[in-house]
Amino acid sequence: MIKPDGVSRGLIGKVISRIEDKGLKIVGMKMIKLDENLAKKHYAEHKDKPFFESLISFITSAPSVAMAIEGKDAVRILRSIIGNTDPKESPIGTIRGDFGIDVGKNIVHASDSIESAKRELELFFSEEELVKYKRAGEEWIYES
Ligand code: IDP
Ligand code: MG
Repeated sequence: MIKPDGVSRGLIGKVISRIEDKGLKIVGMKMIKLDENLAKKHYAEHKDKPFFESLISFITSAPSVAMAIEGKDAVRILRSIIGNTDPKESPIGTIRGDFGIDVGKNIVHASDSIESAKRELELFFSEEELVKYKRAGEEWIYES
């Protein structure tokens, strides 16, 4: 997901390019301004953290772009494309390392496990909103 800072800074295209350039496939996408209810469900694991209220207020402050992304090892690869939670500690070459400075404005979200990906996808997409198609050149990305 491209968070409100990424959308508001005009970084949608750059973020999506990195995902596409890697060879991953976008199978669902929508611009959505999270309401408080959805934001609290999405970040439920952090409800007792000191930054929770500011996180909810930030994530509901402007639109985000939610994406469902498919590919071999997609969860692990996306986490490496986005980088560390704190952009200051994130290597150059990662989205957060290249575009961010403060942890509360780190541009993107990505699920950290298959389980959280399933849970989060269900929060943002219905079955009908996810599509199946073949990307051109997949035979030049995957060995088989
Ligand atoms: P992640 O986004 O890399 O998975 P999490 O630990 O799941 O990181 O935290 C969720 C989000 O909460 C972070 O992306 C960041 O925006 C925010 N956050 C995490 N730790 C802090 C903090 O110490 N201060 C302010 N915001 C934080
Ligand atoms: Mg997380």
